[in-house]
Amino acid sequence: MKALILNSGLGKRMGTLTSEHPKCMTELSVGETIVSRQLKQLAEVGITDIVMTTGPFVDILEGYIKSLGLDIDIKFVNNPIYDQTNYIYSIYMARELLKGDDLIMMHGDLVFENSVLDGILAQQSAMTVSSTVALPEKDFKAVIADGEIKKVGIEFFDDAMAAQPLYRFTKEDWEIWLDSICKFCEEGTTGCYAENALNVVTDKTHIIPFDVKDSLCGEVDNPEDLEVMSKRLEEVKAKKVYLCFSTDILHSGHLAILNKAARLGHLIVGVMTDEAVASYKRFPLVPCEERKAMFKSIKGVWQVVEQATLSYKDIIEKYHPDYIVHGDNWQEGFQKPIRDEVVELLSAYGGKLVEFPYSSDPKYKEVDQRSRLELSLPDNRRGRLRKLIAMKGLVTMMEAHDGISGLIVENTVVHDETGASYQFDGMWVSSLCDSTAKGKPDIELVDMTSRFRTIDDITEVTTKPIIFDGDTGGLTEHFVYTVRSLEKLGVSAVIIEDKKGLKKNSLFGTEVKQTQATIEEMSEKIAAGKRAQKSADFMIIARIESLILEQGMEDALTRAFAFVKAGADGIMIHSRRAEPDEIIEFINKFREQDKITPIVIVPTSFHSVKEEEWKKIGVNVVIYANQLMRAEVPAMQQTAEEILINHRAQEADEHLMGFKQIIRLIPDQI
Ligand code: SPV
Ligand code: MG
Repeated sequence: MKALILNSGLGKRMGTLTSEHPKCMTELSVGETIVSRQLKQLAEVGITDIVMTTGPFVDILEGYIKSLGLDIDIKFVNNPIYDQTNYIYSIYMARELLKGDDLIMMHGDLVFENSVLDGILAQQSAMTVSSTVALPEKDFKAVIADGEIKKVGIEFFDDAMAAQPLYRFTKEDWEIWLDSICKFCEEGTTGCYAENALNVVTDKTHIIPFDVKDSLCGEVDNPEDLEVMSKRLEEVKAKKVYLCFSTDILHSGHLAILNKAARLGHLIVGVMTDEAVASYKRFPLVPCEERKAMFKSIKGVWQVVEQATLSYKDIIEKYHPDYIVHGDNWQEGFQKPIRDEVVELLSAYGGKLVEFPYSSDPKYKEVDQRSRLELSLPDNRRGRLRKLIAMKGLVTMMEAHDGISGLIVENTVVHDETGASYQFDGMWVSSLCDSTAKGKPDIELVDMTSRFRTIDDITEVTTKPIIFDGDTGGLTEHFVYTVRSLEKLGVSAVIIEDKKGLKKNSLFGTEVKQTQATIEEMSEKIAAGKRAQKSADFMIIARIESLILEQGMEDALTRAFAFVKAGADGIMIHSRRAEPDEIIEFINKFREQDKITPIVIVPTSFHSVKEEEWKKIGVNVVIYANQLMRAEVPAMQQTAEEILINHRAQEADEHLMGFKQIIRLIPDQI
């Protein structure tokens, strides 16, 4: 796109201000003239091919523009008879330089804010008008019919809007007008406005009115205008612009949007907290504090603040930004309610939402894939459970027993009506479900090698932290090896229960014979495991079976404190009652004495309590221990029965995932 700036006028109404240089060199603020501002604005949006018509003080103007040192390609066309002709003739003189491209055209005394330029550039052919400015007596007005501009001039009042000489044209529309300008001049009509030549060809053009409302866009005709403009410009520059980021890797797309946003005023960058990022995307590779520092160092960023929720409500109430900038990708999908809320909150005080086209460049997807790879590496994955507990207070883990259930835990994200997002924080590799998946009973029959294979299958396709159900931990001499192996695999924690001998699933309770280990035996195993551990972040969590085995609350609490003393990094308390009372009593009593050791629960039978309630009383990890397996088994059984009874698959197919979907479920590349 080219730009045409018309500077051949005399600027007589400026008085002494134009006695030594052309009007466009008048200062708006210290060091900023009308023309330097226009040229910088154009260069910032990438328009560097500029034609400028000149009249008086041509040498002074050319010298001044050169001295600005801007990276632009500017061609000057002097109209030597500027005092006898209007700018229609200057355009005619420049005609050969103005062909073959889209064009942005402006008068050399026009001052406008960046959002006006961005807005008009996003149109096809358009002229700036304002629906909030009263019709001027002597200045341009545009007559509008059927949504298009039909006439521009100072003499039209009916069906007209106040108009400013800032145009953007497609090559086609511009060349229609330019032809008409040439015709006028060749017939000797050089004293009228160029718009007179437009008005006779608007049946062929499609120029829409671009309503800038009360944004700054006006000419400087006299010293009074100059004072008003300078003042308004100061206000424009002090506008607050808010742009939120959740990214931890900056790429050129982010920098482009930062630059665009910074042009609208003082740019406040909101950095989403780790928790907010993890709620809808993935765990951030770079913590919030470092991401804040990264944005602080970027040119054009005025202030960096934290955004703790996906909703912008708190930010809008605190900072009252004049603009909120966002990609246009939130007009649909789960972010729509968040956008709707932003629009409503901004409209209450006249703030504006500016949306830039969202870039879905495949290279940005690659960046995300690289981040996922990083997150999946054992050393990065292992410590994340501790980080999540510290960050969120309460984390939720869902059972996974193979690659596909791992993927479901990894990728399932839901959104509520406010746009808030929820996903599981990690995976529980349950002994019950791992054994069941292999068609074996949950009695420590599936050996460690086989259980590690399950972990491998899951870690290969996921990134989230894993808690491993270590059953009794086996012999202490074996357990120390298990700890090392789990650390190497990138597992975050192992939970071992204080039982010995033939282990049966806890949910059998006292129906079957199960023997509890003594406090000493269990403490020794925990301590040996902690000594064997190589990494700092791995956790050994002690599971207490006293309530399951009806040994009473006191026994459970005594064991809990003893196991913490022995080095346990967390306590899992289990119950098989439908009511949560005994678990709640345990937690309250434990928390009276120990406020920090993480508490883990497995609410399989006592499933009525919501996560927020658990969080309030001091639980840190909620494990959904078997629900995916319990969903899978009956679905498979029903399908098998349906096919057998019908002697075909048609009936079963109705409630199955389509085979076209299943073959595409897992992408070729992760
Ligand atoms: C498991 O999931 O294997 C557990 C929890 O150990 S429970 O089945 O409740 O004992
Ligand atoms: Mg188990």
